[in-house]
Amino acid sequence: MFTDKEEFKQTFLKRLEMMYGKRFWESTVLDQYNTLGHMIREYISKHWIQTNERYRAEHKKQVYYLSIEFLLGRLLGSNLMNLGIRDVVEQGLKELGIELAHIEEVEIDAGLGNGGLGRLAACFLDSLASLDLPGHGQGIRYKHGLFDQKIVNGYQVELPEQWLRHGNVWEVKKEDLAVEVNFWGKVECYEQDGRLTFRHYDVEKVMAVPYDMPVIGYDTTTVNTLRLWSAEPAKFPLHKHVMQYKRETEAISEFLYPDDTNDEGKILRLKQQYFLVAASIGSIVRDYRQRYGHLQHFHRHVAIHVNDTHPVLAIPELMRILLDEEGMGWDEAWHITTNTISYTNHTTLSEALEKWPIYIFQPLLPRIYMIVQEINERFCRDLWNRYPGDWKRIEEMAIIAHGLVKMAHLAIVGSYSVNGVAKIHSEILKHREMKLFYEYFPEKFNNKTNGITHRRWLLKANPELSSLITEAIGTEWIKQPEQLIQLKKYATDHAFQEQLEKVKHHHKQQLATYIYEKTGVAVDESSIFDVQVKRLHAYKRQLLNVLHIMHLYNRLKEDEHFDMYPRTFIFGAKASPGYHYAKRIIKLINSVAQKVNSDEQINGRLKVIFLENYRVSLAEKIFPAADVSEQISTASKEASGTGNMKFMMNGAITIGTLDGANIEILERVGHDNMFIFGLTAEEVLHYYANGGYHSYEYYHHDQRIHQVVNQLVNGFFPDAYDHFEPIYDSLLAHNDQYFVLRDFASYADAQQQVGATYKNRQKWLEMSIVNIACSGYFSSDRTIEEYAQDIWNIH
Ligand code: 26V
Repeated sequence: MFTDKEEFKQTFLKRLEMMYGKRFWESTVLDQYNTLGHMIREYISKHWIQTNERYRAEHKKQVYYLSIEFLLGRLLGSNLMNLGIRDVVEQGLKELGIELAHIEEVEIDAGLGNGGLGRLAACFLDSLASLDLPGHGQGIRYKHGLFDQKIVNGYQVELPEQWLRHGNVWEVKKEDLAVEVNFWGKVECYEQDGRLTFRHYDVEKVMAVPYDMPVIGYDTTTVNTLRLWSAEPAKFPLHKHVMQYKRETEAISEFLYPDDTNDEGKILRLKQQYFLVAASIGSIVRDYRQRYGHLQHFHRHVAIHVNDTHPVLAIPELMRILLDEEGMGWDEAWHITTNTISYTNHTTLSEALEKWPIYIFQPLLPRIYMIVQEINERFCRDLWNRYPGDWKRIEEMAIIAHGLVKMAHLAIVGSYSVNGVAKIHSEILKHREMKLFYEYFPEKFNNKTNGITHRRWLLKANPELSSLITEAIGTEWIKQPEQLIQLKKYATDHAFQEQLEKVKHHHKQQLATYIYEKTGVAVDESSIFDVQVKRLHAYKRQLLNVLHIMHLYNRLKEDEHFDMYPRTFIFGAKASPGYHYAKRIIKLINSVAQKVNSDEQINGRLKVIFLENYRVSLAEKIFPAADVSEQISTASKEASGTGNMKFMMNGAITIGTLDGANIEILERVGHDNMFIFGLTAEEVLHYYANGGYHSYEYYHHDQRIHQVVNQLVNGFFPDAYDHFEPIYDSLLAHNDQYFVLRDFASYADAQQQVGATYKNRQKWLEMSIVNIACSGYFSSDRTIEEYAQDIWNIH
């Protein structure tokens, strides 16, 4: 139905009438979207079934990627593209008088994630399917994804997100495959046939109901599965009041990251984590038993990957099944578990490392807690044998200590592979954060530098650039992204440069239109589009960017002849709702924008834009239009970053620190094609080890810094009164933990270089081409091939 345009049109019209009981001319864009979605589902269903049958028949080892986040974004466009039917559909619809692009715009993003970690999971699914690898995702079907952000008077306001309000054409509910999950209750221990047996009773049961979504590979018949679990009340609740039980149960899959500042919130988050794990492993094991009977060779046929520590309860849960349900002994169960589970660490920030208080953990998951205790005791005993008398080391490495369960420690002890997400991050894990564990388990540690799917982030987001690339080097790069390196020979080709400039300009015009529609601000399309889009966090230093903008503004005000290439600074960022400091930074960006954009004296040479509700679909509009990519985290803090890769692939030039994957970008493009500034990770860590640095000195000795920091509190922003005092304090009273003032001068110099270089159009375009050419390495296809080979052993 998609090979022939006429046939497509006929089927589409017929299907629309059947589904909605109306004529085409009466239909809404949403009706049309859903009709297309259903047609695609039907079209791929055969391949979905065949993929599963093939995996079964060939006894293929399967990998399950467990993640609390999947930031999928929109699916219509990428599914059409991956199926290779986009053109037929687009043409057919056009003849019916409909723009496919309009239909795509009504799809609400599946925003079941926060940022890099969740988007990485989505890119990995795309690569797994596109490489014909047997890998599936398991997550939670949150009723509300990450909040919708509105900016009101410059402040962030959060609204509940409602991605399911029109239903979800991409999912299939599988009620018959529901899994029971047990919370609370008591554990009884007794002897049966000479072995200790455990019974968990008086439990509160929750039904985990799976919704399966097809994951369609590019130009292949492989269709893998993303299984998202929804919490429903069990049939016959025992004790509680029925309504209260229903509310509490449904709350489990209601929101992504419920507020966990109080105990009630903490319980809910831990419930979510166990819910995901128990449902996923329950269904994996059930499936496995049907196929193989017993679980003795489980680890040979199944790999379970835990994305950060959120799903780490997979370790004690698998142990529970092997011990209590299969009746295995501890050693056999431990052998199977530790050869099944692998773990990725995504941050070294200590405040982000998960630790659960025992008083929350034990009552909610009593049997699981007992197993964690046993794992801990055995581990501490091994440590004692290896380091007799070294109490300090054992205390530091213990899984349970000082009333807390340390999830990262459990992850390392209970898995066979621990990886960081960029070279420098993996090195910091080995030699600093997880040093003691690296000494004990050196063989477990490895690096897998992150990647992004070039299909969504280049082929789909930037079809114009994709065509240009294909005209130059052919189509091989689409299947083998490292072939992009062939573009290097066009770096100084004037004709190619000119074409690239046209493509970039086209996207800048489109983004300018979007900006005008959303904010009412007209931006100069020939100015430099300088972009920082990512979660708002102190370590990512949006503050450094905005202080520098304030400095530029001051210069322009003081000196009419100040020579500066016109710039449009564009921001997009959500701050976590309880993170008050981050929200003040958002307000600061908006206050600066207000001031700068309305100042006629500036005459449009400087504009500042904050785009609200940054999300995957907006990102797809932004990356192709960017000239400059801001990757300015305090060195050592950004584990990898993946936005940096998306910008590079779309020809933006990075201004960045030697942090995360920026270092590996530099290794490929060289200093001529990137603007590097600031302290190195080593310098930062050295400062930390010696009590920090004296930010006051930089404030006193650098006039530029003095001026902008004072402007935070001296009435320069009349609409915000004392709102920026905590920012001022963070820089001076609290000694500037993220080295914003320390790196200011170096950043300002690098920015000046950016402006000067941009004036030389040929040089800039050459740099841009080199960046695109070198971006192939950062395809998630390369990353997934490494995981498949080195960690999962799947084929
Ligand atoms: C979470 C939190 C929550 C509490 C406040 C502080 C804080 C700081 C960081 C985080 C991040 C948690 C894990 C995470 O999302 N890491 C990101 O993973 C990406 C994919 O590997 C990677 O590119 C980013 O550098 C990394 O920050």
